[in-house]
Amino acid sequence: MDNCLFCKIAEKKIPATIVYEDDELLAFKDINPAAPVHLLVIPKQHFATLSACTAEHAPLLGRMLALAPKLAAEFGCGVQHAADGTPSAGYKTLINSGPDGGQEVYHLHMHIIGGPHPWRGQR
Ligand code: DGP
Repeated sequence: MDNCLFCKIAEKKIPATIVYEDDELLAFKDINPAAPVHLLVIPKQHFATLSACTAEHAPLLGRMLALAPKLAAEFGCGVQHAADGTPSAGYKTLINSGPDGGQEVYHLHMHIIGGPHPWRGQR
């Protein structure tokens, strides 16, 4: 897709700190991190928003989501459970969609945001 920032990152035409890549997905560090860990997971295929996806894209979306716990663990914010089951650490997964959803870059992406941050304890 011409003039799409994240397509250009996927095509390595714009630099980014890439932390994961396979045939369909790319993950890289957010340029403006909101927390100690802030990664973006994108499909290499261009979708402007989540709303451009349909049920046929469920496997791709599932793979995006399944990457979150793997990368969170690698970056030290995976959920840990004590022997009594008490959880610690953790991260948010977030997909902003459209202007009212706070989306700024119109190539589908999932944020993985981890580490201590102000919204801890909030929804
Ligand atoms: P959103 O508001 O959901 O569309 O989030 C877009 C995110 O993309 C935002 O957190 C900042 C990040 N971002 C914007 N431009 C660049 C860039 O050129 N490189 C990287 N790595 N991240 C970017």
